[in-house]
Amino acid sequence: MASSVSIQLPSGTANVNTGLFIDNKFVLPKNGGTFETINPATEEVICAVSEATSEDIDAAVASARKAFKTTWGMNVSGTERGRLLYKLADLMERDQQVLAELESLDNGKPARIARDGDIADSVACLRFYAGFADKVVGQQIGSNPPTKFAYTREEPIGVCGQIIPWNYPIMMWAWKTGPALAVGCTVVMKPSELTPLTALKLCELIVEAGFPPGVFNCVPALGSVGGAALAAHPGVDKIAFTGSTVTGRKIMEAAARSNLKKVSLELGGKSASLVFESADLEQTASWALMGGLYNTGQDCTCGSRVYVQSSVYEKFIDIIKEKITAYKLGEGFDPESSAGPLISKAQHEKVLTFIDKGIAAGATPFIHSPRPRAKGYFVDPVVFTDVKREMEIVREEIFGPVICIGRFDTEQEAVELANDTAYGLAAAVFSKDGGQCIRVSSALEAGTVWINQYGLLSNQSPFGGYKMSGIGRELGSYALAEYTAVKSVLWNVGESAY
Ligand code: TXE
Repeated sequence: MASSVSIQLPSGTANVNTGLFIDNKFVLPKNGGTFETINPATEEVICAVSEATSEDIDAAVASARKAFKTTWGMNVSGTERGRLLYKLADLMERDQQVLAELESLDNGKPARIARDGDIADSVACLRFYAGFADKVVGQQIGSNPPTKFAYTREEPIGVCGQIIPWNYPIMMWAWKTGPALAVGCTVVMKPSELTPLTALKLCELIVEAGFPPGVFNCVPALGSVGGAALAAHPGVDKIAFTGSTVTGRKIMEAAARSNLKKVSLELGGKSASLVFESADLEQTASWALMGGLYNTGQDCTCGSRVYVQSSVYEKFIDIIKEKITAYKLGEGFDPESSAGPLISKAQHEKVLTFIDKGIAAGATPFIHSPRPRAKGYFVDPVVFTDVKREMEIVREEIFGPVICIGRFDTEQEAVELANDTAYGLAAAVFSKDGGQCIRVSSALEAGTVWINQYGLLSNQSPFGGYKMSGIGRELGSYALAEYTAVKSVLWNVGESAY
């Protein structure tokens, strides 16, 4: 029996079981190891959490395999899978306040945004996939009737390892859990070691909703240990990952070296917004700031590059400088905060180093309200102007509140600048010319293109990357294909062998 901790939150005390969740029970890891999770706003330890190593991953995979073969997989109707997912969504909605506060404590983001953004979207995501659970159907294929008949079955692929990051802990949990459970897969989830608390709290809801043991398992672990063991596990049929491109490569290598498991990767980005002279500049500046600073810039679709047509460049910069004053960096439990600290000391150092490099390379920084802080991984937002395409701040994913603004003259130049990156996650076009919106959005090499808005995703629309931003699609009906294997059944109705 694993231990639980009592955590004081604004709405009361939350008890969080800090064990590994395997077979619907919280258990201690085989070697008894733990790691600490830290409040990024105060740099204080919140609690210690059990750390899974490869033996524990083996146990979780075995539990998931057993459930897949007995109580889940093709042994349960889609109607029942949907019913349980709807129940899970209802429970998440019921507990939204405590989950939001826990998320805020562990990740640093404002609790209000966690509740009304991350959790509301996650509840909707689970409901979206609950609705699909009894609608996973194949095709009937006519081949030389009446002697032959063929059809396809979309079968659950099996045991899914799911490795998620720290920037949207609950949302990434929902994006991966929803489609996997809807189609009949079982799950071994590895949350980020930086934000394990809400993933553990959600395990209680898995039990309360009534999922059979082993359908969903959760193994907090260090990436290089438990994450690597999961990616390399021969008993895992599919690995889904969100995180850095560097780690994505390792996961793909581990999959290739082990059992060639199916892989989906949602990786980094360096997304560009193109602002044409016809755009509504006031609106565009608001979207650009939201795109670059939402979640303190710790967003794979962060709008980190903004290219503005020269004729409106100066005016646009003036509006940005004025509007950025509404941005309020603060602690997650402060209802006035629009953004919190960065996640960790490492991330804090990485972002500050990039800012220094940008200044050294000759970009002009505009820093909104620099305030020395005694504690916490806070970084005030920086807007760099006069950036050049070869600068590191323009080429590398910073993952902090840093926006680079450059200029262009022609539409062709704008597209060329936007596509001049190894990444291809997202891009945006701001223009009142409909033809230009269609031309430019078609030419952009990105999995998501926004027109006259930024950053808003929908559970119904697929999401994923071109180029080095990843493989596969999450969300929408497209995500179901990531968790199914298609079987062709060819039936001889009357033809003799020859
Ligand atoms: O990511 P990692 P980190 C980017 C962003 C950020 C950088 C580093 O640029 O600054 O990555 O962040 C697990 N085998 N993004 O180091 O390592 C790890 O435990 C298997 C973009 O935190 O990719 C965690 O659960 N798993 C991004 C998850 O991978 C391993 C979100 C993500 O951590 C592993 C986060 C291994 N060898 C960071 N090593 C996005 N696309 O939104 C680590 N992990």
